[in-house]
Amino acid sequence: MARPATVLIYLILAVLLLLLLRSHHSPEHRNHLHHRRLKLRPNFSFTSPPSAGDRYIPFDPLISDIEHRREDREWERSHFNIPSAPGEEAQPEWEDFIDAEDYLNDENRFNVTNRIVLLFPLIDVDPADQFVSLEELTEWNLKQAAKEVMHRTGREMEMHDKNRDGFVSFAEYEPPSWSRNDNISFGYDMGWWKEDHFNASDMDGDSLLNKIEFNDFLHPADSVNPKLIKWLCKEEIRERDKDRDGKLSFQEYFNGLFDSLRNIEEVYNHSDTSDGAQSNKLFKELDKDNDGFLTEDELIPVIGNLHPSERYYAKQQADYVLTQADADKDGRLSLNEMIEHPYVFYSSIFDDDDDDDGLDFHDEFR
Ligand SMILES: *[C@@H]1O[C@H](CO)[C@@H](O)[C@H](O)[C@H]1NC(C)=O
Ligand SMILES: *[C@@H]1O[C@H](CO)[C@@H](O)[C@H](O)[C@H]1NC(C)=O
Ligand SMILES: *[C@@H]1O[C@H](CO)[C@@H](O)[C@H](O)[C@H]1NC(C)=O
Ligand SMILES: *[C@@H]1O[C@H](CO)[C@@H](O)[C@H](O)[C@H]1NC(C)=O
Ligand SMILES: *[C@@H]1O[C@H](CO)[C@@H](O)[C@H](O)[C@H]1NC(C)=O
Ligand SMILES: [Ca+2]
Ligand SMILES: [Ca+2]
Ligand SMILES: [Ca+2]
Repeated sequence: MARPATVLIYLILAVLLLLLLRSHHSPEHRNHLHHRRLKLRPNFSFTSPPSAGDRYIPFDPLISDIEHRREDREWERSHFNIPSAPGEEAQPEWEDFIDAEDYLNDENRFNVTNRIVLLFPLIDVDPADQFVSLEELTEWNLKQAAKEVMHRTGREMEMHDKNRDGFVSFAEYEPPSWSRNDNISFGYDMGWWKEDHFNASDMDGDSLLNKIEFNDFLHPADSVNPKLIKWLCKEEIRERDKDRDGKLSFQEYFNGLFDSLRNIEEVYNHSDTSDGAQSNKLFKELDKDNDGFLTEDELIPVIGNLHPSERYYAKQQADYVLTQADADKDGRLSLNEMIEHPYVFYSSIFDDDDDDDGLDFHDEFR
């Protein structure tokens, strides 16, 4: 009798059909559900370096302002134990938090359409042609990210600037606890938190770090300070310099640096050649004086590829947003396309209760 087998086949088909239907429940459809609840980002962690998940860049400065104010209060509370001033209402943190989210989700007060209409001309600037290009969006993200980073630096600075003169001296500086605990990945091996790193960050040479210098110190890959870029190159060499002659031979370059540089096709396109030929070609390109060794100065052109900068993340996020919101696929966003896909821009504060395609997009693009 073939009956049971037939039943089984129908059963399997039914299950497959069900799975197929479920898989059509795609993000594209969900962009049009206009009733998703906007959320502020979860607590920023003061005790660990930003992880990949923290790497989203807020799109709307108004939202980051709200987040900053909330984080500042938590920061002050946890680091200075400031009792609330007399007369000032002592409000529990969570209450502020809920109020802010209620505000964001009250469509009469926070109207995403109006926000996008307001922000569009601030993004569409180069040129102002009624379209937002990938480059314009990247610049916008970069600007928001820089504000974000500087804000965190300000807080770090408050913690280290013991005599409150607005500068951090080397004596005042203590490595953050996570750099001590996590010896390898953020560690002393890299020469972080050392005096030559400090000195290289001191652009004006007064032996103190002002806020910008301190920000560079914490984020050397985003710095434009040539001394600091050189210091980064020196660290790259030190890490791989097996015979300790202060420069990289081809072998030392091949056994480490080359792998890290492999994905820089945007700069050097050797996609048509083999590994061996690629590595040889890149080495020759970098070895400007042809002495068979790479020195600090010769690594400068690729140091940005060894240390992803904010620009890298800014572009990554702009790429993602463009793939999601560019409905007519002309590679740029019109005001209408942005208004039609508001939650792509506000996805970082999505309620990701049902699943995580809002928040975790970074990882798919690593
Ligand atoms: C944020 O952190 C504070 C204390 O660190 C905690 O009381 C609060 O519940 C946290 N809020 C969220 C949303 O995780
Ligand atoms: C948001 O603003 C747009 C444009 O002004 C308006 O059409 C829409 O009704 C507003 N939405 C709400 C919920 O007020
Ligand atoms: C970190 O590593 C160095 C050697 O590389 C070692 O001397 C030191 O004790 C380590 N520190 C911690 C906190 O593990
Ligand atoms: C850093 O600079 C100070 C003074 O400017 C100097 O005394 C110190 O030796 C320098 N340290 C390093 C490691 O270069
Ligand atoms: C990259 O490729 C383009 C065309 O494919 C070529 O014109 C250009 O010279 C190449 N650049 C390098 C650095 O090889
Ligand atoms: Ca434009
Ligand atoms: Ca200085
Ligand atoms: Ca478009």
